[in-house]
Amino acid sequence: MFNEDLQALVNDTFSCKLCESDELEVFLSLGPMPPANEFLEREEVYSSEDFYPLDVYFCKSCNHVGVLPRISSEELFDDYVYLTSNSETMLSHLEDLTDKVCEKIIEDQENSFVVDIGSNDGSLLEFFQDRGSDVLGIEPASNIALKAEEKDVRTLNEYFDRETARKVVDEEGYPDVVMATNVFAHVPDLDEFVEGVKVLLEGGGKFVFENAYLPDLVKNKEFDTIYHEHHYYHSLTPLKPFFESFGLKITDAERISIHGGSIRVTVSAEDEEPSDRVQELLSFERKQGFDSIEKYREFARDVKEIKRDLNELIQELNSQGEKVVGYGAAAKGNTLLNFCDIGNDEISYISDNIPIKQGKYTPGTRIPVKSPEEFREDRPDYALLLAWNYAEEIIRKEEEFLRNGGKFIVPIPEVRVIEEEYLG
Ligand code: JHZ
Repeated sequence: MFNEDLQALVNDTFSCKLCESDELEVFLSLGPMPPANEFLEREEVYSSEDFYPLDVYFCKSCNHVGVLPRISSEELFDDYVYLTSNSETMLSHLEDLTDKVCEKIIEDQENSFVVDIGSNDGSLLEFFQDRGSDVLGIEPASNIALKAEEKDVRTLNEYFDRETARKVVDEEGYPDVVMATNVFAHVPDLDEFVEGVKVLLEGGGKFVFENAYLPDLVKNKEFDTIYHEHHYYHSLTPLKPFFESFGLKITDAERISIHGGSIRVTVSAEDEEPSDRVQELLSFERKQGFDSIEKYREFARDVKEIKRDLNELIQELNSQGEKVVGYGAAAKGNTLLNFCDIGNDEISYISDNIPIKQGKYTPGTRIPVKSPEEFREDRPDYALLLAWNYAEEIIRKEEEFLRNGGKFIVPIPEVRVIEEEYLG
């Protein structure tokens, strides 16, 4: 149970970011926690770090789930380490998304204009560009925007808001489609963001966004995907009235498997009839109890069990002298490691294929990040799979590790060990 004094403080200080109600109940505290992508340079390892509470609330008024406190975007995203193009699974997902959008929304491919908000290294827009669309990315992290420009994907290096939207419309015209993949949870001021989207949609285009889906997060116990970058854990029930308050309408919604379970939502400024799938998902959320705090209290109990099981397993392996490392220095891995108190005593290093993460240290736990080549040469006994969402792809790449007796520890949805037999 969350401390009563702190709960009272939360109710006095904060309101729901979607409906502004102050009827918030905190059901899980994961902090103190450093920002999940604040990897440390070697020379910073012995400096102090910023830690913040990481509390998750349920809004009893609109059923929205979000985190406190809200850290500014500048602190989180100005210099970023996540690259969309690092995974084959993600690239093939984005290609499929492009094909679906081209088939369903874009009428004249050669004369179409696509805007991607939070365009990262331009991976999604490259697919649209290949199919003949004129494209424009909007990406706040300057180091990542540069990578997109290097691939000839035109990118505005700024945060998206009404002013940026106006500039795009004035200089380039109205887009046919506005995309946002894994961005709609990252915006502290969602009102300003949606006002900006509305400006872009005045020409009759559609807004298509993808985001982690709260019911999947809860069902699969993906507590590690909770960190300060993700202000919101979206489900359709609170989003419907939220968009309606801006005169926008959800016209389609579907569940997709990426990132442990996500939703793809289409929004329009026109008065269109929504697809049956919208009502089906709304009913599903109600029937499954996502409108009740009890669901989230149960989730909080599950999370504590994962922490206990993982600590027991790693302690046992360490005491037997087995070498345990991590695989995939994902942002979510940093929630898991910090919450479970797993540091460099328990895990020697983490293998990761993103060059800008290699040579750095994990925030809070200060575990060095090394390349997959070093991992293959080292041949540890166990690898804690922090990037469990890419389990299939990683196991395929690291078949040799399993064939040589190595084992993966998969922490989510429950702690289990994968060995050679898994390969069949
Ligand atoms: P990955 C990111 O979270 C950040 P993260 C962000 N906030 C967000 O919302 C979600 O994505 C959706 C490595 N890896 O993609 C690369 C290998 O080493 O699950 C990554 O560091 N070998 C925008 O960081 C990490 O694992 C591989 O073969 O939790 C995966 O991180 C593969 C496939 C990945 O997202």
